Amino acid sequence: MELYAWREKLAPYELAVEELVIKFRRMMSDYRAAGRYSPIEQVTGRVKTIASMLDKANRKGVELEEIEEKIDDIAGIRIICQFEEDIHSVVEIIRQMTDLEVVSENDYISHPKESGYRSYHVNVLYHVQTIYGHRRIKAEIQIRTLAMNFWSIIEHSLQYKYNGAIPQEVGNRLWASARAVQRLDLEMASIRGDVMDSQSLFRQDSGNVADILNNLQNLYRVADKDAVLCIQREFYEVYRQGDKEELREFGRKLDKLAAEKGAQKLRY
Ligand code: 0O2
Repeated sequence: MELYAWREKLAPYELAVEELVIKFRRMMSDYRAAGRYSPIEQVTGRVKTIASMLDKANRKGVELEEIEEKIDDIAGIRIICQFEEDIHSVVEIIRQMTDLEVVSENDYISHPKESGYRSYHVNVLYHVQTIYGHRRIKAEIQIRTLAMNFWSIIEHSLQYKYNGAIPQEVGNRLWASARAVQRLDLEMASIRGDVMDSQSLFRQDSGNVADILNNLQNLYRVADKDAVLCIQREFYEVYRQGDKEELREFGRKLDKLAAEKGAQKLRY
């Protein structure tokens, strides 16, 4: 890699990261908009800093001109899931994507690293279109649970603090906490069904409140204003009482009324 031109060299990697982040975030919001559980909880991405790239090249004995060829995570995407089971769904989604090629996979969940690190890595070639033409960009997608991510961030900071030579005593503690994280993920897996049910109810209830507010706004444009203000007071009373079933019933009645008045089709 020509160091004097590193900004230009990294431009297509930035494009790949931006596009991939948008795509995965879009999947997350599409699942939610469809009222379905999203196996993706958070998505972040970054292009490796030039300092971190030089550091890694040095560590791995990679020559400057070999950096792009031999370092797979210049473009990095991190997908965080709530549950370990979701990781496999996300890996399957990636395998099915037609705008990238899966080159290799590293399963550090079934086979954790010596440090205790657990995560699933998928190395891909992602196609981008630049003003200089088509490029296939290497990217590493790391998929892990919230708990694995927490551990990994702490361990990464300690690696930095101790310059990669974590003292034995600290390493032992990290290893023990990695085991605790594994137990936590197992424990969470056993209550996954309950957690998903309650999240689904929460989504339905917030959707119900949003629908009620939409209906009120639309009715205000077509119906008698005093009558709408009266409905609004009634809604707030039901809302304050906190009975979710009564709120759902209120929503259904308001839906009917809005349909009768032709208020549901109104758009701003
Ligand atoms: P950064 O700063 O996160 O980008 P390696 O030779 O093991 O260093 P390789 O061969 O590129 O790396 O592949 P691997 O093992 O899949 O690791 C790539 C990335 O996974 C690392 O990038 C880290 O982000 C993460 N990772 C791997 N092992 C560990 C670990 O033990 N602890 C933590 N916290 N993260 C790990 P970088 O460039 O090392 O770091």
